[in-house]
Amino acid sequence: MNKIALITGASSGIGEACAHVFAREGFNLILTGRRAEKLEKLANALNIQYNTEVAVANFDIRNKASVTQNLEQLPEAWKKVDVLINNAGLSKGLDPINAGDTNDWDLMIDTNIKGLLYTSKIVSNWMIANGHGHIVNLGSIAGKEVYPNGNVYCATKHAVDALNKGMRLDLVQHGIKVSAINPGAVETEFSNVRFNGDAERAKKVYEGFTPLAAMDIAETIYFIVSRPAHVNINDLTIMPTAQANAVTFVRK
Ligand code: NDP
Ligand code: 8X3
Repeated sequence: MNKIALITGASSGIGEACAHVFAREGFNLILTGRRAEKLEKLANALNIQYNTEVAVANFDIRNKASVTQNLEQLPEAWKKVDVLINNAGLSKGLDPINAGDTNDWDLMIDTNIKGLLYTSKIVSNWMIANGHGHIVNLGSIAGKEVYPNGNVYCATKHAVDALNKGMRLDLVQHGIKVSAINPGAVETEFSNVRFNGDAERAKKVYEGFTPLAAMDIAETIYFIVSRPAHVNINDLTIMPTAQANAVTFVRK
């Protein structure tokens, strides 16, 4: 019987790349996100390429009732989740605290912290019932450092860092591994979302150096998950070679 990975935010970027890697490695997948069409297309492609069985659960992770309903209505066989990748997340805006848009703050806090919590509560209970599991949390260099105008996004990723430690403390007794991966700059839809679709501004973020690709992160997550049973990688920070910390880049 194939293992099962549940990937939140699988409709683009790192989540989509994880879907490809985990399908290639023989997992069946539960893919979540708001864009149903993208998820269905991905599910079909993985089914054709790898014979992967895929369950698509289409919901907004900010909506507690929707998260609960969509996950709990999955057939019992799909609740034998081996790996949860808490990936769905975003940044909105890059403004000093006095000028920030409070709607952007709500969006980031509700998605990056509360959505991750709603999902983790449900899936960790399934893992406890199954007697094993591995949760991988998408943190960020923004959860290790704070950079100018990053205020609330950095706060949400510092919260993910704290939750990564807290979950590990609470779940170790159940044989559940908890790991975080904290990337620097990865070229995905991330900056486009941060800058409200301003593609020119988004492109500038990655100019003059080679950023990480979503696949770099997906392969590293698979490395974390495929360690022997007695090994857990608690926390891993991964950067483009040209990036030394949150704000220091060598651009040519
Ligand atoms: P993308 O914008 O490419 O992907 C984000 C994913 O999150 C999409 O699949 C999106 O799906 C999903 N998502 C966002 N909001 C919601 C919501 N309300 N409900 C459900 N799903 C949602 O960005 P990345 O792949 O780069 O980001 C993935 C994770 O990696 C995030 O947590 C991000 O903070 C983190 N990260 C990214 C870095 C980068 O430089 N790119 C660096 C460090 C960390 P949909 O829109 O269909 O709902
Ligand atoms: C994404 C990386 O540096 O834009 O989490 O915060 S950064």
